[in-house]
Amino acid sequence: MAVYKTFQPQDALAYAVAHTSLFEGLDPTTLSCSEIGDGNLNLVFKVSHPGGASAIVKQALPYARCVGESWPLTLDRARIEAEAMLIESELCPALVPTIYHYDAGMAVTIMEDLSDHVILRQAMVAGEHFPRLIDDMARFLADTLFFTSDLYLDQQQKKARVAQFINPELCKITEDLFFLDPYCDHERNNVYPGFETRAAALWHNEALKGEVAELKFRFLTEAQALLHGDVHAGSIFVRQDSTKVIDAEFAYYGPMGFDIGSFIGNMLLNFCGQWGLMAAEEQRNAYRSGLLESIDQLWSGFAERFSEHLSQSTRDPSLNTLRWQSRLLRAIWQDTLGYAGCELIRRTVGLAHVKDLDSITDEQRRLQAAEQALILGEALVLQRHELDNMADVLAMLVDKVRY
Ligand code: SR1
Ligand code: MG
Repeated sequence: MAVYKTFQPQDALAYAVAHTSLFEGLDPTTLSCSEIGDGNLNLVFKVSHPGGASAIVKQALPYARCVGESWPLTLDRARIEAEAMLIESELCPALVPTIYHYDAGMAVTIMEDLSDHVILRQAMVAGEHFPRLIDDMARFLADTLFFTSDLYLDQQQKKARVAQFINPELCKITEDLFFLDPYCDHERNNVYPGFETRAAALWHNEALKGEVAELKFRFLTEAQALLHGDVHAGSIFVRQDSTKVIDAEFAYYGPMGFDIGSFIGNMLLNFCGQWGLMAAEEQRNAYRSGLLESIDQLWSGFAERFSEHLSQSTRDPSLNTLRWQSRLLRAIWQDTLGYAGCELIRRTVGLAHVKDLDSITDEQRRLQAAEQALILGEALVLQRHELDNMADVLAMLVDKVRY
């Protein structure tokens, strides 16, 4: 196994040349490489040739990039990411970038360059719409969650997969950032000036903390399916005709609703953020209505496809009962709402913010959008057992948020 060394651009370039056939026959001096990563954890290099050949070289750092060396982090996340993406690409080949090479020792993955796509978060902040996104994400979620679970895999194979994806350090980040920090006066929290009292109200909301404890316990203990583990709008690349899910380093076996809820939470963060992002009221209302329709379509698309898998592909006869399967879908629904709520809350007052709120320039509007995110987050966590369907959720949402 190769010995780890943190790459400089020239190292990433030489590595891509040596480990893929993409640049074969090209003069290496005509290739260029730059570091383009703006995520929280890793280095991301783009290697390209003026003639069009290109690749992304992603390398894990032995610490969290957004914090620095004071937050050490396992390099094993690069192996987990590559192996999870390989499974995802077997299940949904069109929805994941092609992996050309990975090396656990160097903590490096070389993958398809998606420069002809844009990061969903940036596009949604700009109020853009992508016609394929929702159907693609419903498919990605239904297929990856069903076909990596006990509903489909042989029980020996499933247990081997759980072991393969034991991911304690990355899970710890989620356990802390989602379920701990926002509910206490944690030094990692990042609270907008003027929002301190509102954030502090979370620390004393015992009903909310009780429900978050339940969601955390399920995150800790429910090894239902191989999760992507970080399905936020920065982990998705989009084009009008294409969707690609990237960044699976948080993958582990957990509750299915966590992935679905993370995605819905990010759509709702954009819904809240548009309060301060899109100035024209009529345009904003139309865009926000479109987002709510998309959330409805996402859940119904997921539930329809997942139910088809349940009825056609459940392999274990003892799990093949309609009575239990409808209970399972209900539990996934309730988890989905709860984890969506947690995502809204942690992105508003926790360490890792989102541009949907942070880039609002009018301070008053930013605080109002943050307030909307907390109101929705709290309601989703607290009411997830009473909200029977998406119509109930949307009615609650319109009722709670200035709209
Ligand atoms: C220190 S990592 C902060 C956040 O970035 C990742 O993408 C995850 O969402 C994590 O919670
Ligand atoms: Mg990421």
